[in-house]
Amino acid sequence: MERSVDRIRDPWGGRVPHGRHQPWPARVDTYLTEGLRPEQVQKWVQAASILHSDGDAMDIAVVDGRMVGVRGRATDRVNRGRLGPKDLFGWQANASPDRLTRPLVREDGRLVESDWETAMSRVVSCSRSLLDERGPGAIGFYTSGQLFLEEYYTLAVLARAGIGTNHLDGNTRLCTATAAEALKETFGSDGQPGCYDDIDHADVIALFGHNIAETQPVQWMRVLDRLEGSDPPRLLCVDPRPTPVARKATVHLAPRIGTNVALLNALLHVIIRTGRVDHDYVRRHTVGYEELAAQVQDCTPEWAARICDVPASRIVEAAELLGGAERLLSTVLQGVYQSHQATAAAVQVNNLHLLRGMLGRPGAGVLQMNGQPTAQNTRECGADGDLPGFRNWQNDAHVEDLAQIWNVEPAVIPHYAPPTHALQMFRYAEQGSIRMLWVSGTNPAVSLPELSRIRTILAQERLFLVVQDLFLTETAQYADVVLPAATWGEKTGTFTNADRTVHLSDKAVEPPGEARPDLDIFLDYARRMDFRDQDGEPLITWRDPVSAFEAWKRCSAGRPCDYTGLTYEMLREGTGIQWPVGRQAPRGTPRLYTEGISWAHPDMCEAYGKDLVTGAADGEDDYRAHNPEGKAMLKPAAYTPAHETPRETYPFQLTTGRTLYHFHTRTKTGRSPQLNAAAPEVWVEMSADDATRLDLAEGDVVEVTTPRGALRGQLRITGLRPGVIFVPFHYGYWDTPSGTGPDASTPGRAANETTITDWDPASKQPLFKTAAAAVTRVARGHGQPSPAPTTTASAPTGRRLPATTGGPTARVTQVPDPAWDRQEEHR
Ligand SMILES: Nc1nc2c(c(=O)[nH]1)N[C@H]1C(S)=C(S)[C@@H](COP(=O)(O)OP(=O)(O)OC[C@H]3O[C@@H](n4cnc5c(=O)[nH]c(N)nc54)[C@H](O)[C@@H]3O)O[C@H]1N2
Ligand SMILES: Nc1nc2c(c(=O)[nH]1)N[C@H]1C(S)=C(S)[C@@H](COP(=O)(O)OP(=O)(O)OC[C@H]3O[C@@H](n4cnc5c(=O)[nH]c(N)nc54)[C@H](O)[C@@H]3O)O[C@H]1N2
Ligand SMILES: [Mo]
Repeated sequence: MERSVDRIRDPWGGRVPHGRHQPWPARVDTYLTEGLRPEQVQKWVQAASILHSDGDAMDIAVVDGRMVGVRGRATDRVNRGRLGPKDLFGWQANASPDRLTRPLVREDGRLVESDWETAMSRVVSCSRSLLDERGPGAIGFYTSGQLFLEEYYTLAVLARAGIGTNHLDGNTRLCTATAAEALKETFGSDGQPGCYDDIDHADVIALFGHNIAETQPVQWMRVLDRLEGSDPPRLLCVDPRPTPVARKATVHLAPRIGTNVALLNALLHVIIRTGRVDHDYVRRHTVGYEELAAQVQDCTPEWAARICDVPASRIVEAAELLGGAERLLSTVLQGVYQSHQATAAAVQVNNLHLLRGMLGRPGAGVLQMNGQPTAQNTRECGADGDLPGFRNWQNDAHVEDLAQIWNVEPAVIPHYAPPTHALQMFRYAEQGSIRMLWVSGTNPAVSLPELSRIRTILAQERLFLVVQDLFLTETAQYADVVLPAATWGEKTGTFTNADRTVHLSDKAVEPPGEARPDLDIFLDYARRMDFRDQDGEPLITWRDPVSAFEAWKRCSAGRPCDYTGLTYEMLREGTGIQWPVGRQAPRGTPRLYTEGISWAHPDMCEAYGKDLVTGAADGEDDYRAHNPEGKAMLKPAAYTPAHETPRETYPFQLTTGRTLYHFHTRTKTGRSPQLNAAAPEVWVEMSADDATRLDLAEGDVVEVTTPRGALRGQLRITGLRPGVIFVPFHYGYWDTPSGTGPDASTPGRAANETTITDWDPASKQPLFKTAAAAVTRVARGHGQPSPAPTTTASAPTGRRLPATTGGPTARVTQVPDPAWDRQEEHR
């Protein structure tokens, strides 16, 4: 293996072959700037990556109080020393010269620099007067999947018991709301059943709408290493784009967008018809088999082939792969979650695993993935539309339990209706019932659907907008008060990845200027608001990350996400630890549901379930009648067509998503030179067939139009499904000349100019993956290719184009496990 690789050109680095049922050998990736050598580093500070949901464990290199690089931690269970391109290069944004260093307040229509006293007094006085005049429902909080556990818990307590508002949600609504909902629907509670180690043991790995190679690149390295080891797994990839996963798949299905339920129903149909059901498992651990079998009875591969537009024989091949698997691992992400039947489809993947008894054993697991690094914590702490500790808002005993922990009257905690979901909060702001919106760690002016509408909502005079961020983002430009936050590397706290692994991330350097950790900002607000419990004592008694963590542990006790056995000290011992961690499991829990289903009992469950088609919530009585013993629930769903389908004026299906090199609205990756250079501008992907038909060529500037708006970008011709176009959603406006967004004369470049305000009925996750669009040429490209990377799903077909490379500043050292290395030399 080469010791030094360009990790822009070669994003996954070198292979260490990985045999089935063997521990994954380590490979330590290190990147240091300025030609530094490791011995020049003054200290290494422990952290984990905050640019995706894997939680890659790493150490931050520090010289003279500055970050100078990162190194993967070989001892950690998640990544065994490996880092992805964003892990390696993204941290440089912390030191960007345009970080916010002082609070800003709006004076005569303009944002001006201010001080913390002025800024916080404005926030507090607005909160007080709204509480007096309009009550708690006038205040909303829209937070993130990128803060720390201690911060979310504090926010949840101050919003739910301090203010008493039901309007608290995260951008996790756009991200993992469907993961949570699908787990609740099937298992009665949130909590990832599977585990990344399952990759080491599976013989079949199925990825549904999940481009793991680009979005969780380190776990893709694990898959790649297994593909080169003994007894490699076979892959099923369901994705309309030719992703790196599709290229390695034994079976690749590229269905028509928005048809996941039809495809999954056909797969279940074949599995039942060919006798692949583990009836003993189904009898012992599930309810609902008859209904599911009846639902899929007529869903033949031929039927699905017409809807999905893939060959029936290919569907049968896929079903044989799944049905014949000895240990099946499935993962599900945005190709499923951001569509109109999101929960219905995600639940069918759970059904597949229940039917086949593929749970709770090494290699047999389902990963209803998270996307953001700390989304799991937003959910478990109740900073999204759930109560803390996966408590059930419809269960009075759960609300009472929470009230006791907080020492407040149960009536103080809003539970008269489901917690408000993010898109509903924006609707309330539009209508004027929410008058103050506090946005922390998210950039809705780029990431929400139908941006022209979002800009109008944020710009309203009557809405008092607080934005807490690192930069003057597209969203912050609309704020009345901007609070400068410290971030990863500048503050201490814990967070939990997609397989329940909790990591501690320590402060390595001082934040710039007067920027403060989000925890300190929330605590300061709580103190100024003087929130009290029912004995007149301060509602929030903690002062720092450790004491906040201790408070959270009390709240998590006895719940599925039990943290009671964890301490910061344990998290400094070399590896992250998977919850639940308590008396029963002092070193954590690799897999849930190893001995049946544990949390679905009517007295325990987080939710009583919903109708997957209408989203109507079931009541306690329905739930008790259907599932008295608390088994897993097999929930059927009928396929329904996408809400917006191509027609004459909008003939294409438009889908949006990610590229390997950027994170979301690029506030971090756009400020990292290597990452930004790899994908500097938006582009539009189209199949060669469609391009030929429309006389379009690589590099042509095209306009993509939907009923909501338009964007422009250069065309990239790829092997994606004909009839589909793809646009990455990363490109907002902060680095454009106007910096604010499109005006009437210039169309924008943000994908969300075009997306639709619509959501899955059960999870309320918006539909970023399906819209109908038109494409027209604005200008010829004259041989200049589009700026899309060549190393990823956007790889060109036909013409050979210059490869995406990083050059000398992108070279990273990779050192394999010494034991493995010796063995290789021996051969
Ligand atoms: N590089 C990078 N990594 C990231 C992030 C990032 O911004 N950049 N963000 C993180 C976050 S928050 C998230 S949520 C995850 C998201 O991770 P992913 O879900 O893997 O990423 P996406 O690109 O949004 O969508 C995945 C795939 O869905 C496919 N798709 C579209 N429509 C359909 C459909 O109808 N059916 C099926 N089966 N597939 C479809 C698309 O072609 C796309 O390849 O990534 C995380 N990791
Ligand atoms: N069209 C389309 N739209 C999408 C998606 C899609 O696939 N297609 N995906 C959706 C998904 S899955 C997601 S997760 C969202 C992501 O959407 P956003 O959350 O809006 O995207 P980010 O750019 O991650 O915004 C995070 C903000 O928090 C700031 N920040 C970072 N760290 C900290 C911190 O420690 N403290 C504070 N206070 N601020 C911090 C960053 O500077 C940035 O402005 O986008 C969604 N929107
Ligand atoms: Mo996400």
